[in-house]
Amino acid sequence: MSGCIFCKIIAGEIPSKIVWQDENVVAFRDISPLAPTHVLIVPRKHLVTFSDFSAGDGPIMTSLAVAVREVAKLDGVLESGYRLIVNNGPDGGQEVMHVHMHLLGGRNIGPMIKRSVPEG
Ligand code: DGP
Repeated sequence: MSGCIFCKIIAGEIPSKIVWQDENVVAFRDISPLAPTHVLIVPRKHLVTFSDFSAGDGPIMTSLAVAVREVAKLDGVLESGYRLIVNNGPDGGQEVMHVHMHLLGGRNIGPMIKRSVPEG
């Protein structure tokens, strides 16, 4: 989609450090990493949030799962562990409106969310 920064990265119009790719998914290093391993796993198809996946997107979901394992293996965090994060919409803190998964590892990533967030 024109104007989408991740579509431009996928098309090679903006440089990035690609770590893994297949016909459905591209994985590249986050521009401002929050951990020694911080890789974004992004479907080539322009979808905005996780809710936009549909039944026909099974092959993309499979590629996302394979990408997670392969990126974790390449960065040596398969055994030590890692966290996957998908931010969706305003309350989810999504900044780039092309669905993507953050893979974070290489150190203890800490608590899942801050306790200061009001519950309920
Ligand atoms: P999110 O908040 O989930 O939408 O995170 C978007 C991430 O995208 C954020 O961690 C920074 C990263 N990012 C934004 N622009 C670029 C870029 O041009 N190149 C790369 N490699 N990462 C980017």
